[in-house]
Amino acid sequence: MSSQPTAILSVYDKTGLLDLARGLAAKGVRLLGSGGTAKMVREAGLEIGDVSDITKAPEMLGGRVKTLHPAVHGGILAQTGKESDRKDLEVQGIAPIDIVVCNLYPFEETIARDPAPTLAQAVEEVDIGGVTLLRAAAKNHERVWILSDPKDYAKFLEEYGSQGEKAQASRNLLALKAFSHTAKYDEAISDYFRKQYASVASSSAGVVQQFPLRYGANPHQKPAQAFVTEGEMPVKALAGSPGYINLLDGLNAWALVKELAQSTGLPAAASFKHVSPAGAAVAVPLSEVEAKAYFVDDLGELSPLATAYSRARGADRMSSFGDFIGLSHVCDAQTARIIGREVSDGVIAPGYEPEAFEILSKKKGGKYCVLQIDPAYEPSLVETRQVYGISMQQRRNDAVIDKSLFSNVVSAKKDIPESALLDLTVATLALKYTQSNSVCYALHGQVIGLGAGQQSRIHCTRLAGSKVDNWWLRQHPRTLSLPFKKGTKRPEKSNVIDLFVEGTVEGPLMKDTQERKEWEAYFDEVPAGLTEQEKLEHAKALTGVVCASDAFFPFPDNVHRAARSGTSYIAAPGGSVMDDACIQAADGHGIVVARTSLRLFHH
Ligand code: 93A
Repeated sequence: MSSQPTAILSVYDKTGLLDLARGLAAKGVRLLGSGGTAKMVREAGLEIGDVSDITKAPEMLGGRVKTLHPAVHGGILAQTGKESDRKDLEVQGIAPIDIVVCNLYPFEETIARDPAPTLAQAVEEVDIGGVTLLRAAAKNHERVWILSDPKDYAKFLEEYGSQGEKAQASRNLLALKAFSHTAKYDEAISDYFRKQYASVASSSAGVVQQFPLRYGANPHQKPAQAFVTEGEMPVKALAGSPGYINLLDGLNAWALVKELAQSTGLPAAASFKHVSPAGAAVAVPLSEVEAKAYFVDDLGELSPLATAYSRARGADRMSSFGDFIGLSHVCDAQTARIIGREVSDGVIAPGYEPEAFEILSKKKGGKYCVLQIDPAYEPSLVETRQVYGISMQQRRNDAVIDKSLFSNVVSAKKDIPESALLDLTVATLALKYTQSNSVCYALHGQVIGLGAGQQSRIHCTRLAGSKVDNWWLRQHPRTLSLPFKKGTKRPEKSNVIDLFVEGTVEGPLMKDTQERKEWEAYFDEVPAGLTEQEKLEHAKALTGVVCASDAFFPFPDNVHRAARSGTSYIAAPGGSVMDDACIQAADGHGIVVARTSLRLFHH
């Protein structure tokens, strides 16, 4: 058997090939090439054999079989330090191969062509022998050099011939590169065939793993898609077609309502905007005042799911305008009717009663996005995302949040009633699916104020607190009896009420302004604004509110602010140097504090 080192060269991209071949020849390496590769090297006046010299078989099937042969793969894969491998090679008359130079058919470039290639043309670009060369050589990198990138040729020529750790370290990295090269290649191939065979539009066998998204975060970010690589896509668009943010909202909303229902045993609903809940709630029956403030007092008794959505939508009607809705249970007709008369972008639920689907599928001229999710679907424990070309992985946030999370009470006052435990669960679970930093207030099984995406904790606490105050003033008797002109639309009412409770159009500076006049035009008789005294009196009546935070309170100012919006219970992880000061502040207000020891940042 020849002891001359041997290299197999089989490259589609022939950049740097001749310099490499020259360098190898100068180092006494025997060169063998597949058809086109050997031809180019030979035409440059260098000596190179054909792969068929060792396989004793010609390239066949129009090039589909060039290097697939035991003489090639036996030579690459043999562990020459092993007696049995050496024997096998000897019996078969196979020489070890020391260097493999290979890059693959341009599958990605081919499918990106305009006009698109036919399926048969794409299939021809699926490289088999090259991938096998790459994998075999990479597998045996303890001995074999695998060059899959022309950029590595020069460095390789400098190093080749030296022994020991440095050379092994180089072979290790080259093997890693080859494995990554085939992985990326297979990803492109599977992506292509997923679109051909398992897309919503193309699936003939009924297996769907992919659907196109209207666009990405913005209309110019095209194309966009959603896909799974295993099993079936657990989400189906029954009507409309989701965009990227719709799906972000929908999946987060679903995760939240599923966990809310699991932890509380009650049907749950969430109203998402920009990947944070504007509201979320479980089915705690509505008071008459709440039903009026949430614009559902005309409907009589509500189903549990309709109750949950009315609460979720009622928390912050301004923010919920154009929401994406999550429902924990099959959507009934009444819930669909409530959704039907609100401005909303879409809904995700485990199913829809026929009448409910009928209502929803007609919304927005048939464009309303109705998603169905398999309630048994469990996402994998590891989640990966890419930002600016860099992949990041983490364990999914699978922390279970239920009332047991609030058992470590660290304040002087200790008692947390069941109703507050329910509210703490709702608030804390909402935070789990809210862009951080976040602080959430809850009452009666619903979010009543949520501050999301603020860089400072106190700004979250204030923002959420101001939403609580707004929510509470919307239940003031004078707000509930505002004399709207007949025919005022629901979103208009929400806006007008917001200006009323915030006092935005009051005061001498607003007199005779266009904004004030536009506001006044909504009424038969223009109402007097709420006085500071009226607001103060009303605020005093709000108690029993819970306030949860996705991370510790760094200063007691948060506690003082929460107290001003009726907070009686706080749940937050500890860890601040000011923990004791925060507890003291809470004790001063008679607030119960549960330390959760669970940080819940979400991005
Ligand atoms: O069609 S293949 O999958 N069958 C093979 O046996 C095979 N061996 C190498 N394609 C095969 N290759 C590929 O041929 C290499 O990956 C490389 O991209 C290309 C080089 O062909 P040529 O040397 O004829 O230009």
